[in-house]
Amino acid sequence: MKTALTVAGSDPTGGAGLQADLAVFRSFGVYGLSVVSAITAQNTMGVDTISPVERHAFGRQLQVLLSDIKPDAVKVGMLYSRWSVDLLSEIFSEKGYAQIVVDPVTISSSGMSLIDEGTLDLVRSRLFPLSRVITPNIYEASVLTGIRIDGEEDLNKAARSLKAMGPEIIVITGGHLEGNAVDLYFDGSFHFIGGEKIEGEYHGTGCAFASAVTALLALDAQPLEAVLKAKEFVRNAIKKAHYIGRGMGILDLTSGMGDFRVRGSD
Ligand code: PXL
Repeated sequence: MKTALTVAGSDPTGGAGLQADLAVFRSFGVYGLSVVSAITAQNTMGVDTISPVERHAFGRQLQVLLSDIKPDAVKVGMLYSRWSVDLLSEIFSEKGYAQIVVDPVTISSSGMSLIDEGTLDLVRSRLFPLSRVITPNIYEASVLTGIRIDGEEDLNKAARSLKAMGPEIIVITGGHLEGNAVDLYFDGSFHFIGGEKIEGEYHGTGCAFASAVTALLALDAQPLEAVLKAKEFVRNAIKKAHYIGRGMGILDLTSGMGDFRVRGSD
């Protein structure tokens, strides 16, 4: 059985973060491993509090788990503290993992900052060079590059700038061109991935997308195939969203198998 690790924050709603990542891995038939970086207190209306996991606890979770199991792919989501980035990059370099997906999380869908000051700079300088795929949204791409993104030209420029930071593949999500939702995939050449824009506010779309890409890479999908299938998975999950609380919709993360099976992965 293929395995994938998520290093992420805990979200008690299960809509984002570690719990959502595990749900996505499972729905693709990939066994989920998880290391918690921070504990958030939140509901469907927003994030209230962030309690970073203590340094020793974070380090031991990683060291003990990875001394035993070698995941087929790794996803990095919310990392609150600067030291957590240093620790992760040291461990990943030492282990030589090739299938690392970094979702450079900055703020929650409700607008709360999910990182300490300076952490994103370290994610850029220490984790991007080790990454196979990074999945910033437009806002994150703009913060990471210092480029204001207003149109297609800016988007291309930001993608080039992000690739120069070391990742093999850049996926900038959440673009809009002529009213359609467009993601940009850049591996040295540009691919625009279009799709209808679905109205409404949903929690955890970025986490679900990046963890679906991770699961598919663990299943030996090629990166472009992984991204296309992950996008379709998230689109379906949004269409079937559930309103279990008073705020944002929670995605239906149960439909990764079936049509999304990667050829030859059985
Ligand atoms: O979607 C970003 C995100 C990541 N990780 C955790 C979160 C959120 C958004 O709320 O709570 C734990």
